[in-house]
Amino acid sequence: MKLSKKQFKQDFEERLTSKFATDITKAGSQEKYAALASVVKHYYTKIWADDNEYKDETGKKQAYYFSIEFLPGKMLKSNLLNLGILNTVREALAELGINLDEVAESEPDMAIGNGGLGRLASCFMDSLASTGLPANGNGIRYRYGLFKQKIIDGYQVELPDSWLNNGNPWEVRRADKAVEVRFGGEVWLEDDGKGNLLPHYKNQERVLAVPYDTPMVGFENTTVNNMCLWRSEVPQDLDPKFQNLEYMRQTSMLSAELYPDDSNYDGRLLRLKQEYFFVSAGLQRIMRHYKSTHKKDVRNIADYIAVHINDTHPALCVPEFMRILVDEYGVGWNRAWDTTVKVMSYTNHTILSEALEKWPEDMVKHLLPRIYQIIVEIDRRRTAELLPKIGATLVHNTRIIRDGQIHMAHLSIIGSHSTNGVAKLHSDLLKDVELHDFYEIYPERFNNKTNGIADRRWIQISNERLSGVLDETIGTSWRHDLNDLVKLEVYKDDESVLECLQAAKYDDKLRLAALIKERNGIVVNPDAIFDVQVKRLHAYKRQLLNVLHILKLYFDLKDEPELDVVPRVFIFGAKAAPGYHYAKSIIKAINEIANMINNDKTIADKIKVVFMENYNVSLAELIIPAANVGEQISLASKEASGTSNMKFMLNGALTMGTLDGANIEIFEAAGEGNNFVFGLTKDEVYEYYRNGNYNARDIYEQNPIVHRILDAFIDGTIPNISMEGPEIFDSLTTYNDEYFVLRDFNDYVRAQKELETLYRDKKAWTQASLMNIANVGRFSSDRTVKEYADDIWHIKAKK
Ligand code: GPW
Repeated sequence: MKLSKKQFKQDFEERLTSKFATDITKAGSQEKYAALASVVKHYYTKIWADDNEYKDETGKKQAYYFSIEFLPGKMLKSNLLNLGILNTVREALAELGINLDEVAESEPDMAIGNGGLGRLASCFMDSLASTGLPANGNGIRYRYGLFKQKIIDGYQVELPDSWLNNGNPWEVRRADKAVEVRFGGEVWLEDDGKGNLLPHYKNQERVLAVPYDTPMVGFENTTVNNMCLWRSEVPQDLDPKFQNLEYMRQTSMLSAELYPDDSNYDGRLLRLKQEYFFVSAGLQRIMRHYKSTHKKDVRNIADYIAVHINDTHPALCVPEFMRILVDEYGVGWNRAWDTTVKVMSYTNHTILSEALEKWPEDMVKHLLPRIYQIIVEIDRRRTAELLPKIGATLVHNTRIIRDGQIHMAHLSIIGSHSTNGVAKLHSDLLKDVELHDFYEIYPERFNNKTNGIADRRWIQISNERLSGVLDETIGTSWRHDLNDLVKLEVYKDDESVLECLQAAKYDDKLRLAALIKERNGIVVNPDAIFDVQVKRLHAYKRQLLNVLHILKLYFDLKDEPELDVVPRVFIFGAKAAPGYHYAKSIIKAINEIANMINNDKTIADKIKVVFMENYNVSLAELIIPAANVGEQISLASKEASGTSNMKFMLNGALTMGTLDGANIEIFEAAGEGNNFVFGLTKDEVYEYYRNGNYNARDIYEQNPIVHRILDAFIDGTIPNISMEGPEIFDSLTTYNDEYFVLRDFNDYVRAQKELETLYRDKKAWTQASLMNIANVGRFSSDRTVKEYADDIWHIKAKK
């Protein structure tokens, strides 16, 4: 949009007065933020309204991305950038004596997601709007987002994240578009006299679902999509005998809290209720909109909408859509089923068995009696149809209902026309191993969509310093098409460009060093290697392997104080699920090791270990630009894709990584020698599984370095871990090291030495960094969502 500084100043000052009866000299930072957000919102409402009208008038097919998590972070700068007014506003505010970055700090992170899965959904929201694709989000407006992490005495303590306390300027409550979602009670079928069996209900619990719309503004275009988040409330016309506090409490619980589990299945009733709540509300709204705008036969709805099931949490889309078509619109079962399969598509984000959702049949039956009947019927018809064609074993292995449980992944695959993994390796594993039986039956449904990241947030907003260097070197076209970064390659031997890249990285490191000083009270050397591992704490991600390597370096220096090492700062950021005991023990261990090393005068600044509390999107935006190294060291086959790996690459960090998830594609894109690869391959891992011949205790007994490091956990070397130390020690020895940490240790140390050697050669290091940046284009989520649009959803971008 076009905006002059003069116009903006006028709008901003007027808004401060009209909203808060104050002015620039007296306004507090919250007031400045709220006024600024309100002005920005005003700027895009017209574009939003116009685009809605355009969508309704053209009636083009739209996609709906159903996700139980979104992780947008802060929205102010993203909206400013996408409207094309970031610089204007920054300068105008500066002229008023206001620092935009300080004002932006007042916005709370919107953290209604846990980690990669939720952040991917938000990257997609940005990319869908920015590529002009008509596609919307559907989720839950949790009153409390992901807990805030405090570190006290080295332990994680969880505090509530009441992010809505100061209001949310971006959302619009649409009370008129509320729908009702019903749970429990009894259901029976009665003939309507025309041969149709219709369901009748008794004693259902009624919940009002109220949508809150948050516009998703496209980058310098005219597309504004919608992220619809549902809040649960008590229906207003509720029979007074039910209008009691207990009912209110129960109802509001539904959208009260985000489950803090990442890659873990939590089988609680409230979670199942949440899943049905946002699925049913979302589909009802879509149907109403379809009817009111198209007035077309509902039998053709597959030509107008696509519904995406983001992991299995929204899998109830399948039976709920069937219920709406069959019960509410009188569509025959077969036609309804065809339509459902055409409309639905599903992404799998993990092969970890502890994350695969399976709900007890009884629970579903009691909570959702009609949905249960429909699932039983889907399963029954499919079994009858396939048994003669493919035989009992294959049918049995792929049943939706088996052993008293409803398998949500099975329901998702069977009820949709597309199942995709999130990186090549992961998609191959789905086909060849984990979902092989399904692949045999439905080979055409399986495909890969390698994840991507919203590069606008992950460089243009978070790394203005590097963005400036890129602009000066290759022009600004990369801001619109990340593939254009490849133009950087010709500067690989240009000393002055390499120096500019180094200077930018150095400034980003200074910025982070200041933050570490402020938050952790630790002084770090900006010339040191900034070696970063930021992600949820999970055994399979192997933060522990990183820790063992740190201990190795520490003992090396204790043994030989004069050892010539490149100084390193090891930076961690990680939240553990509150119920994940082992993960919390690792956090405690990292913090105690950090204290031990940081306070050891003989180590000086050769090694520093920093655990930054409350890792979230905003902190990632400060940490990742400053990284020299990104640690992506999951056991091969376990990290479906990873997405921080792409953010590090974009910011010129080199990856220290295993052949897992999207790392493989990153190594290939950046080219040989520009990253550090180590560890077992996925085939070697599966070979161990087949043979059952991994013996971690042997490594402990036979490798003196490993022996000494592990003993440090139980012999008092690392202080204050008398509970956690033995737990970690036992996990690696007695319990045979589930994620092959010890098996990969030697090769990890080897790769770390290579890394150190390359870092000593500043030019060679920067060249490798440049090659990573130059080849990151394919990891833009603009590319990813275009593939979803073309191959799965069949939706078209606004030209
Ligand atoms: F278990 N992922 C996540 F598959 O962040 F559902 N949370 C989750 O609950 C799951 C997956 C689930 C992550 C994957 O671990 C990561 O490898 C991937 O990059 C990301 O989803 C986005 O696809």
